Amino acid sequence: MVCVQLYSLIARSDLLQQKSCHLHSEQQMALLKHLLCAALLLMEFVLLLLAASESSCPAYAGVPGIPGHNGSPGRDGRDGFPGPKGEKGDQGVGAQGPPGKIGPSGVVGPKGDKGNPGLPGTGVQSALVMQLQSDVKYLTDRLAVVEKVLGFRIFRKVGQKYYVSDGLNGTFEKAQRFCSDAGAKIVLPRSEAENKVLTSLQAALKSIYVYAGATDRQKEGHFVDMSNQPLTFTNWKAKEPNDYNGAEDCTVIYKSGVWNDINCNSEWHVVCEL
Ligand code: MFB
Ligand code: CA
Ligand code: CA
Repeated sequence: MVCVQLYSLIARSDLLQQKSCHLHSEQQMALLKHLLCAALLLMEFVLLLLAASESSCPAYAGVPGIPGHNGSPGRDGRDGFPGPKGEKGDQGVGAQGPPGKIGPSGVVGPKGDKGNPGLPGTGVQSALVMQLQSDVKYLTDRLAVVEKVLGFRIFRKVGQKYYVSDGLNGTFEKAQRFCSDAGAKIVLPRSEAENKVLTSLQAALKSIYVYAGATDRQKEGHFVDMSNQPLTFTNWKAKEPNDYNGAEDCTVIYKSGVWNDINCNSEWHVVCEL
C-alpha cells in the first residue's frame, strides 16, 4: 500500500514538474518556476530513493515523456515504377545484320575419288587379334628357349630345336636329371639331318659317345622315347641293338653318328635338347 501512495506522489510530482517547467515566461513566474522545478526534482529524487529502499516495491515505470522533435528526412526510397516504353531508335549505321536464311541446295558435285579400304569386319578383327595373340605367345616361348640355350657352354641350332652341352659326363640317370633340371630333355635326333648336327657338336666336345633319350627298359627290344613313344628315326650300328650280356637297355650315339644299346650305368657325355 505504501508503494502505491509513493508512486502516485511521484507520478503527480512528475506531471506537475513537466507542466510547470514548461510554463510561458510572460507570466513573471521565472524565478518561482526554477525554484519550484528544483524542489519538485528534489522531491522526486527523495521519493525514488524511498521507493528503492522499500525492497518489496517493484521498479517504477515512470510517466511517459512529451514526444520528441521530428527526425531528419529518410534516405532515398527504392527506384520508382518503370516509365513508359521509349520511341524506336534510328536504323544502325554499318552494323552487322543477323545471318541470312539458309540458301537452296547446291548442284550435286562430281563423284569423289575411291575411298581407302575400310577396317576389317568384327569377325576378321577377332581372328586378327587371335592370330596376334598366338604370334606373341610363340615369340615369348622362343625367347625363353634362347635364354636357356645361352646358359650352356656349347650349342647347335637344329631346325626349331637346339642341342646344348656343358661337356658333362655321367650315367643315364645323371644325364636325365641334368637335362630335366635345365628345363630340357636328353638329346634324340629325329632325322638324318639332326643326327649329323649332333655329330658336329660331339666333334666340338671331342666326345666318343653321348647318351640319347631312348630305352627298352619297359619291353626288351622295343625302344621308346622319353615319352614312351615308338621311335620314328634310328641309326643303329650293324647288329645293334644286341642287349650285350643281357644288360643293355640305354642308347648312346657314337661320334660317327651310329647308335648302340649300352649299359645304363656306364658314363658318357651328356647333351640335352631344347
Ligand atoms: C658290343 C656292343 C656293346 C658293348 C661291347 C663292348 O659290340 O654291342 O654295347 O659296347 O661291344 C660288339
Ligand atoms: Ca635291352
Ligand atoms: Ca650293344
